[in-house]
Amino acid sequence: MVSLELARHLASVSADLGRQVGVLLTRDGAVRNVVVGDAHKIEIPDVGRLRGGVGRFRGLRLVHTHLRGEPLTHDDLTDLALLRLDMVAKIDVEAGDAGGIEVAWLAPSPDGGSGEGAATYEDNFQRTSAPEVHRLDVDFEATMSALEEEMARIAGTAGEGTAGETGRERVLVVGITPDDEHFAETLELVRSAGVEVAGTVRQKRYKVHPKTVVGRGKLQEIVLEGMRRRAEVAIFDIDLKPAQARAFEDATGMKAIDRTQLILDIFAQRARSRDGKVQVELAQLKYSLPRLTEKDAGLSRLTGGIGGRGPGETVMEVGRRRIRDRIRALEKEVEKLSRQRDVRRRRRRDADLPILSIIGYTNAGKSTLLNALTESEVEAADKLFQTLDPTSRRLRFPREGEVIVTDTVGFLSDLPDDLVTAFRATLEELADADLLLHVVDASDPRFDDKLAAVEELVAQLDLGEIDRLVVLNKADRVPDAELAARERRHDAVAVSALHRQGLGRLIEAAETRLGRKAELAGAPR
Ligand SMILES: Nc1nc2c(ncn2[C@@H]2O[C@H](COP(=O)(O)OP(=O)(O)OP(=O)(O)O)[C@@H](O)[C@H]2O)c(=O)[nH]1
Ligand SMILES: [Mg+2]
Repeated sequence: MVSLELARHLASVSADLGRQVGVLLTRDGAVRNVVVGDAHKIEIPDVGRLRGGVGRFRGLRLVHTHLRGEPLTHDDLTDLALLRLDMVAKIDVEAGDAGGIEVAWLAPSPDGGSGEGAATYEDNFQRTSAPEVHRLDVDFEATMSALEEEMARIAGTAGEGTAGETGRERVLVVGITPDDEHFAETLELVRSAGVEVAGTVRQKRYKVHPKTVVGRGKLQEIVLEGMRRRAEVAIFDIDLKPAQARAFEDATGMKAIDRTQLILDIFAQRARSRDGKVQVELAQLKYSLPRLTEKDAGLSRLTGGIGGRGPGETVMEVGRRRIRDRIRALEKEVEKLSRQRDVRRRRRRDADLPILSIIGYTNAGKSTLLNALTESEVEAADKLFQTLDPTSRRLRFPREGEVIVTDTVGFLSDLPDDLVTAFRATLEELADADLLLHVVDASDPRFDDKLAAVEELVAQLDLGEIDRLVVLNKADRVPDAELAARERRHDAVAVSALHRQGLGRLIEAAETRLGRKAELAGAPR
């Protein structure tokens, strides 16, 4: 850990100065830094961000003096954790010479591997001490290699495997809001983004630290969890200010991804049409621009991995100015595409076919319903935001004749404004609908919330005037009595899109609504 000679030297200098004195030693025992504190504490200089080495130790240990024989402090242990130091040791200064020694290092699995985290703060660490430096019974090298092996083993058994095995990024999901449902949905989003949840950290109270998102204690917990579970990325269930994300990254060495970035990442993976790709890339660039630091030359932060995946063939390895140019070019393209879309919309209106637009919360079964109604094969999956691009299909109604049915991007509670703006163009088409089929997953425990969230967005998008028919989907999973009650309450039709049940009744109800609309307009179709 430390030679007796060095320990005695530190103690004597420390006694002369009346201050704590410390050294940062590399693995091979070389002095990397010398630090002088005051009588009670020592502040470690900026030892640089640990990039790409997350889950590993820094390869530096701190050996410093304590003037009053006090044990390792909370601050000492926090430094150990946040800076990922190999170990931290204090040497007592007794009559100008080295006295007792105490050493602490990280406990590989404070909970005995149950994955529940440390029961108490102290459980995160192992400590040992000796009345004299040369009597300390710690084999530094052996302890470190055992520790590193144990950490790798835990990381290997946590989740579905290591990144090396699955090739997927491992992330820590950080819940800032105490809302369980919100957190569960965040986990669903993370799953839909195709990354692996290596662990989770939650706060009990909703409190956002103005500077680093979470306070120092939580920061430490996140770093420890990240190390144990080999996660290099923290995904938050809220949006972060650019400066907060940066401060968090500087303090932890982990990459911070917020809720909007997470959703954009999913969108980037799903976009198929030119329209969708352009809108997503534009939103991503606009969102990341204020989040880039001067240090991010080459934009390493933007390239690769979650939050850094673009929808198109675009090169993200470009400078800030190039990003601005790219934003302008994309904005022009959005305009051009929107004109083309207008032409298409006009043509569709001229064809004078009634338009039924399927809307609803993400994963409600909108695409499955479109497929069931029109015998098509739009991709449907148990993932959030599977569909991004609107798709239209024709369908023959018994009385009304041909109608157009369109499927759209799903809605989400608290959809960030930036995303609503990004998709305003696509969603504008909804204004042409003669009837909105609002699909709700009837088996969802959050049924009422989701119904309300969609209604709220409908109002926000100025679609409130359009007639809506609520479709209670996934009826196969709900008891009949409950369905009947809900059908009455919401003037709705229950169906099972997957099992193609209730579709006749749905078509009938939709036709009636359309007929009513035509009557009101005074012109029978
Ligand atoms: N049990 C049951 N599952 C259904 C039903 N309809 C759809 N699903 C399932 O629900 C999941 C989501 O279906 P999608 O059609 O992709 O949902 P969506 O609303 O288009 O979702 P996004 O495009 O992601 O917003 C899929 O796994 C479907 O198989 C149904 O009637 N019953
Ligand atoms: Mg869909």
